[in-house]
Amino acid sequence: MDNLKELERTIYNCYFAGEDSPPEPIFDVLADGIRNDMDFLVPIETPEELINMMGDAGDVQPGDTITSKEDIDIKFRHLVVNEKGEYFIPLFTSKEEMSKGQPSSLINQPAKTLFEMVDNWPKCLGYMINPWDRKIVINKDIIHMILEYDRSAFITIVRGGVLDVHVAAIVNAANNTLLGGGGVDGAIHRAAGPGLLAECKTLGGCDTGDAKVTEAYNIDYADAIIHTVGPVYSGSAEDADLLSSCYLNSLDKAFENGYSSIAFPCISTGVYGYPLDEAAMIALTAISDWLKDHEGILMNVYVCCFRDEELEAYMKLISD
Ligand code: AR6
Repeated sequence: MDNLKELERTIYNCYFAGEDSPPEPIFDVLADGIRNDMDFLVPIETPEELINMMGDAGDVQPGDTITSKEDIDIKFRHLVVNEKGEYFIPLFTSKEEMSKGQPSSLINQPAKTLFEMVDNWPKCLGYMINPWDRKIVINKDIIHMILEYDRSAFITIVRGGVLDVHVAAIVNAANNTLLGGGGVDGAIHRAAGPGLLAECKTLGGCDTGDAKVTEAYNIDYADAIIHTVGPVYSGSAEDADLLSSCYLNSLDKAFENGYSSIAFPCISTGVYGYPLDEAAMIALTAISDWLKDHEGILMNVYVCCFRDEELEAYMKLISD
């Protein structure tokens, strides 16, 4: 799992979900990153010594990443924010993010070291991640909190479809043939392109309640699609078990494949006619149970409400 990619995804989703969006998914990924050697790209003032050492200053271009074994004094760039000279240190998740603004030389620095060092600089207010675009400011209080963070997996209810958020695994509410259809299934096949149908043809269909994984093809911000088949609502007791299995099996597949974020549609509640309130209760219970059984792992779950009624059903459930 690539922590930086996951961080970019959680930041994107936070902006997509708007001002009230919970920051926990970002904290989760940062806390996981400091335990798993995540490196940020940090812009530096190009050190004179390094340029002299290389003999020809023309070799160092703005935006170059410099690797040196020599002991040289490196100065991080500062984003000064007030007359007192207080500043944030910019950090980037990728060269692409850095190239959206002022060019600079970069070095790799472990997130853990950066977070632990911040108290050494009295005028430093914290870090600004990806300052040129969708920026996230983490001040010293947040940094202290993340260093001590007792990480727990998190469920975010989103107003939007599964194709609107950036996650490692998108869940498709498919049918037993896995050969496409209407609703979210049709939207996912359109977005992914013909490669998806070609792979689905090799899978031999899928039982109701089960889940199968494919690549994401033209959906380049996701790593995979997890296809699950919900029950056609009949009112029998078996419906609830099958719907619950869709969520549990999809989460199992995500975990087995090393995916740390997943977006669910409201399975079976469209064409398959499952009453929304009941389906929302089954979905939240299944996801929470699964997360409790997998304590300590990083899994950001997004429940996507494509229609207003879906969001209302979840909000009612949460407030009760
Ligand atoms: N984009 C994102 N989400 C959508 C879209 C869309 N374009 N359309 C619907 N949803 P449904 P089901 C949401 O009907 O009830 C297909 O034909 C919707 O708001 O897609 O499980 C399959 O091939 C709801 O949250 O799936 C099956 O035959 C969720 O997707 C059958 O429908 C599920 O609604 C499956 O029926």
